Amino acid sequence: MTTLYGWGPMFDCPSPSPYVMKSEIQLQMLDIEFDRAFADLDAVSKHKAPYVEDEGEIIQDSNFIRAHFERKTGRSLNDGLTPRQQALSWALERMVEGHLNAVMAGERWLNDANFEKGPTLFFADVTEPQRQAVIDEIREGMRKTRWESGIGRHAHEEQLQLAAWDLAAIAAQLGEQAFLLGDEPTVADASVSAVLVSCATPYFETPLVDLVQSHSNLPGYIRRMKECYLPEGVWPDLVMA
Ligand SMILES: N[C@@H](CCC(=O)N[C@@H](CS)C(=O)NCC(=O)O)C(=O)O
Repeated sequence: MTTLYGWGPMFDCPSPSPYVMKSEIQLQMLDIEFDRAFADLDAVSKHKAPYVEDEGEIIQDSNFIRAHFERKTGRSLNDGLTPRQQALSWALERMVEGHLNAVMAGERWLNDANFEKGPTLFFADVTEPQRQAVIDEIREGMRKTRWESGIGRHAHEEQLQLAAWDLAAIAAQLGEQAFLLGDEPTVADASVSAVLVSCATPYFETPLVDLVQSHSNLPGYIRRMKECYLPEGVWPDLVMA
């Protein structure tokens, strides 16, 4: 039995986490049958989602989840791709999980209005009066991490510029094609579409939404990937305290 642990639909997105969406897509690309369950970050050593339980074994991190099932099935998500396509796929994945994801997360977690209608829900289980202190500590920790990694040293406008450059690169690679490498979805589509879906949700007030929309080929691409791999109603309903 295989279970993907993460979070289902929130914020008008199939998941609040692009990494959970990426694993969800990649497991389907590898024809793995799996259940979905809510992540308990305290239950795993890396304290992050996604993680998978596969026949009693816990695998953490979307990259290692992919590798585990590639080993197990004897298939690779690189099958059928030329070495240059494989390199491009990896580079696109690393790109979206760099600046673009970091900017998207900052828009949700560090913009007060967005935080209040979005990520604050993750703290619904924390009882008052500790709740606000926990939230403040986590947001402060995030600011510190972002400063140390460098992204937090850029002005908001500069961060958006970095995101815009990533989006332009994705739109140029996609061009008139249905998917990043042609008519069929491939491994790069898993990670790229997951981050794009996250940037494009109108649930949050962020210039990222318009930046995505400014590329005429991206909305249709997002729609196609959602239709193929991110159906509604597959996650258990989220019950908040
Ligand atoms: N490199 C990891 C990143 C996973 C990740 O950052 N997950 C976030 C959700 S998008 C998380 O679990 N954050 C909880 C935390 O940092 O406490 C992967 O590819 O799976």
